[in-house]
Amino acid sequence: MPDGMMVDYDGLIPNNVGLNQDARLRKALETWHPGYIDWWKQMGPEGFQENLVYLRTAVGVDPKGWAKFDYVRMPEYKWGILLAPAVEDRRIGFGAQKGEPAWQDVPGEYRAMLRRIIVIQGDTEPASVEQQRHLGATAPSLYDMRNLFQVNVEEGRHLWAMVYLLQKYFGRDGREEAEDLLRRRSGSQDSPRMLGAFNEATPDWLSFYMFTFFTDRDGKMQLEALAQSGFDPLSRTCRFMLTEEAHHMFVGETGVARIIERTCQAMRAAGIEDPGDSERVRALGVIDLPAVQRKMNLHFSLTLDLFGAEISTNAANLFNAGLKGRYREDKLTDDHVLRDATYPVLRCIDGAIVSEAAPALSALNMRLRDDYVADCQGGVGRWNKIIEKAGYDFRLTLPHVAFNRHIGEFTALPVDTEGRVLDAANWAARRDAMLPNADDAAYVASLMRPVSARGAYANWIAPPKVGIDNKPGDFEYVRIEE
Ligand code: BYC
Ligand code: FE
Ligand code: FE
Repeated sequence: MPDGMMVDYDGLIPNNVGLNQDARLRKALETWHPGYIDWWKQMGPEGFQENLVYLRTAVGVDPKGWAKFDYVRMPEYKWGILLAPAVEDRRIGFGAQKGEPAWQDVPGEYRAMLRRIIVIQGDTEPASVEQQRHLGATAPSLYDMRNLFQVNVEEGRHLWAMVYLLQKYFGRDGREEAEDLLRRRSGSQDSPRMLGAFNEATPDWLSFYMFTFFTDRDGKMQLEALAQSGFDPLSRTCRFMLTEEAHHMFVGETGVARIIERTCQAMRAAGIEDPGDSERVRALGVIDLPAVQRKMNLHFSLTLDLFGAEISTNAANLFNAGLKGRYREDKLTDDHVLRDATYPVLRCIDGAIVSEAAPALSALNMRLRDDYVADCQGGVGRWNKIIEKAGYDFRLTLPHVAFNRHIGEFTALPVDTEGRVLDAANWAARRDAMLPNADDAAYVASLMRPVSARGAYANWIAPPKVGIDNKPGDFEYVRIEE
């Protein structure tokens, strides 16, 4: 077998990183482990720690390694440390040292930069588990509850993945950072999570699906960029994480799709011709499409903030150093150095949003964000197909990238979803039509009642087309009764 394919599945920590041969690392991880389990019990899925959940666990890093499904109590989930197989003679693919052999150890001059991106990545993973911890109590079905928990345990594993890198390659500082990752809390005043969107609440299941569609997709983009890294252990770690990320986005895309489908079906059955008639639609106990649009506007704009500022020397330095590439850098056909290249960037000049050529190196956050927006567009198109098929001319659209921003060029600029700069009074008057308002929150909250009978679904969401692991419709994905 090629290096990195053999998974040791017998010890406390399943791994393909030779943990048995590295006593120092094993000790660090085993020291960290109890704190992690405490964190999980305290901050993980509330009220379901003891239930048996039908989860998939990675037992290998090849495509077949994902085939293992079984009932497990979440605190006993086998969180492992898994790297994608090594690529023979891998080279640094971009930046000033392009073409040199990829680093197997931390390059001293880049140590601080590298540690920082690993810590930022690591911080988002437990944050999302914290944000979602109350949702089990209002799951619309056992199927959805199981998907939530699957996402949660995998985000837990993503934390392990970053902690492995910190403990293996960053000595004492790494161990301290690993402890801090368990100390910060989403939404806390004193020690919040590092990035804005990870301190927001996820109050209901529509938010959960939007989060997994939009914010986990930022995860995908950032992991793709880090998978290009010249620091090979980071690249291999991220490549394996990406195989898990695909399921998270599936949960988000199909979750929203099933809500839209159910709403359209209920409107048809009731003879409603205007999807904008929210009052009549809500009387049916389903979520009106304008409310879906507003939730989308919120989660899209919060997630755009995660790409950082449009013009960023941090991003340029990371690229020059060969640590963080562009989306699918290895498929791009330019010089991978970008010293003289430019890239169009949106700026706000004299109250108007205009495109300007900027040095491509400084514009890398903008570029990744553009790739992200294109990726989102695909899913939104599929949602619109459902509405179109039901015969309604309503369409969901991504808001303008300047809308509702808190980081970068458009911070706090009153821009509407079409990208028009408004005056403050006008913005205030239109706010509730563009972002989730108090009525939306109260209405959606009123729908959040748990449905836990086998094969049953809440009225506001359609059942999935197929079960997980090809299970039948009435499968008991989570064992609720004793
Ligand atoms: N919030 O030069 P800039 C995931 C700070 S999601 C707060 O533009 P840079 C997941 C910035 O730190 C993927 N602060 O920043 C999804 C900097 O501060 P300093 C997570 C922010 O570095 C769902 C200053 O502003 N992974 O995996 O180019 C569930 C100047 O900004 C924010 C990563 O993000 C913000 N949003 O870009 C579970 C990958 N944005 O240094 C998991 C690693 C910027 O002046 N991170 N600032 O004090 C990075 O590559 C970059 O650090 C960022 C920011 C893209 C985040
Ligand atoms: Fe993750
Ligand atoms: Fe994820």
